[in-house]
Amino acid sequence: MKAVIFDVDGTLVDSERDGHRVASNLAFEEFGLPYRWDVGPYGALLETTGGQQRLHRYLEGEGMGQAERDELVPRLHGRKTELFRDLVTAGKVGPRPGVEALLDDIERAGIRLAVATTGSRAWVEPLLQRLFGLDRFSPILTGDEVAVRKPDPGVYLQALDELGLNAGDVLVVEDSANGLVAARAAGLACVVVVNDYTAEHPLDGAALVVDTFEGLELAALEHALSTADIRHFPMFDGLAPPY
Ligand code: XBP
Ligand code: MG
Repeated sequence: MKAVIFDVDGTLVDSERDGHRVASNLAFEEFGLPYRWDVGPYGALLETTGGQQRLHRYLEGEGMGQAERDELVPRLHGRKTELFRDLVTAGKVGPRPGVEALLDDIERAGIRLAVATTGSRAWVEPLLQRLFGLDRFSPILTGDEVAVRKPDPGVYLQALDELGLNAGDVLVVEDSANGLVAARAAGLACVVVVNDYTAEHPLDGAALVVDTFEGLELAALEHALSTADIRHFPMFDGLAPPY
């Protein structure tokens, strides 16, 4: 194993319930909009990756027309991103328990670290800098760099290309079905560390599924990579995984 590519939201950080969801509600309130995303229903909204795409899908479901959404969503999402960054700065978004120790073990073994997220670079960089140190990860690829977000494999194909490694030497660590499908479609083995929002996701094809980073040893990642059957991973078929 020569590199591990980490997803961000839900993986390196437990950032959805008390982060992106809260920032979205604060933005709705500032814009005088009646919408609020409660903890439970937000899980279903996460099926759509990308905050802007998620807002479009939700507001369309609330009956808002395309033209109004095209005008509103970039402004609303921009403010939400600032509010999320403020939550990060205020220490409201932390690393998932156990992930820092694993990052240290991976680096001590001379294995490279990279990031591939659907989230926006505007908050990804300050978050990585504050919680982990930015320089540890290369490349850092975000939703801004790809034409299509997960479950499309684009971000993982680009990360693999920039790493300059063979797929068989690289492991992905994700939290969700969308992330797993993206990694598999890029021909990469993928370990899934589920969280409260993703514990019931369909995760067949994962090289390993655990529910915490605590006690997850580097040896377990290396074993998962060596035993993963990446020959039969289906290419991305354009459809989101069944939920
Ligand atoms: C999760 C996402 C992101 C975040 C919100 O990304 O789908 O869209 O929910 O961030 P990942 P933005 O799990 O791939 O890290 O609003 O900036 O998109
Ligand atoms: Mg994720």
